[in-house]
Amino acid sequence: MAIERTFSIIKPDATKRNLTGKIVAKFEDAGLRIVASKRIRMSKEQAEGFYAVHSERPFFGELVEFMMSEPVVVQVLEGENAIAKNREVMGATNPAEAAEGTIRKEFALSIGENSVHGSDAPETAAEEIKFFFADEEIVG
Ligand code: DAT
Ligand code: MG
Repeated sequence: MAIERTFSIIKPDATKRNLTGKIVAKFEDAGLRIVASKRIRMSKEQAEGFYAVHSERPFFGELVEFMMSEPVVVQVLEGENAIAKNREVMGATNPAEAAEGTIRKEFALSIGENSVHGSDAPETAAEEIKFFFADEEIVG
């Protein structure tokens, strides 16, 4: 399996509760390396653009407001099979369905306030990394 890069967001519910370090530790313990990281406050344009694929969903407005409500930490994670590995460490979207030991099982508050985002495929990973990072901000 090749070395991949994936995109991650530590979401407002997690930064607000001071869980950034505990979540980063989960990534590192799974063998994912943090090759880019910055704490930002998302603009409305960024939140709407990033989640444009969900713009027709009933929860879209709520999702955009949530992503703007507190700072987030955007990161690029690198490692063997990083996209799937990150999704595994994150757990299911709905924390009630997330496996033991996953980030969402341990930390998520609800299906909306679910602590982390992670890319779901190589194409979305590449797009999402570009959405937030310039090439020179990623140091492998
Ligand atoms: P994931 O974040 O696991 O990739 P997704 O892409 O289906 O999940 O949805 C993106 C985000 O939208 C998700 O992390 C939280 C929010 N969301 C999804 N389904 C929801 C729902 N039924 N109610 C409220 N928010 C929801
Ligand atoms: Mg998704």
